[in-house]
Amino acid sequence: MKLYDLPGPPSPRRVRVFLAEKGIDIEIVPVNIREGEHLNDAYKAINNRCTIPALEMDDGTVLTEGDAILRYLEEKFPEKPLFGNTPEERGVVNNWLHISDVDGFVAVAEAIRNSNERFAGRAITGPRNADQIPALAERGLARIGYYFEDLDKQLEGRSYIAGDTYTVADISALIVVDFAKMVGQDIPASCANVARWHADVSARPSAQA
Ligand SMILES: N[C@@H](CCC(=O)N[C@@H](CS)C(=O)NCC(=O)O)C(=O)O
Repeated sequence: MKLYDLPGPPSPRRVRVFLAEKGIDIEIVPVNIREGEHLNDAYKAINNRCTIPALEMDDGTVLTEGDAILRYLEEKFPEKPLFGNTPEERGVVNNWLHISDVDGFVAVAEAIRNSNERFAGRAITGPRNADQIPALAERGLARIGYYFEDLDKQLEGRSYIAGDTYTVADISALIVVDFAKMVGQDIPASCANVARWHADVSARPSAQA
């Protein structure tokens, strides 16, 4: 098994934190997206979606989506479950994985990729180029605010997103909250639950991954 990866960007970091929580050590193959290595023919032959992370199974099959990679790793390494311990916890975990991906991650990605000159002509990931749409950046910033509000409500009276247990839903939300800093969006002063939770999950050694 091999993980195509780079320390720093949020999507690969989510897998790295997950691996660190599980204590799993797998082969890492660096792909320097900052230097455009993900758009080279050699990497396209591995992952034609030109993104990281990508996970190559022992039979050569490649998973290109972080969500699928995490679920595959959970099944391969079931010790220390991170998708919840009961049907109820798993329900909440899956619910919040979706919210953090669609309302959180996509909102930050829209904000950064449609405003930062580094992404001029590359407003969406993948093999096809796309122009920036400044209005999407503006809407992305507003959506980040809504995400913080919703996360704060979910964390009211709970240690972690799904209750008393730290899960992959916390990992995904941590990644979104830290990613939002790249567009100048810190945890709003009104979101005390998020601030308390963020300090807690950031103190785990896995957060350094
Ligand atoms: N759907 C993928 C998205 C992965 C993704 O967006 N990765 C970014 C790094 S965070 C990337 O590879 N960017 C390449 C680019 O900017 O062209 C996932 O969930 O893992």
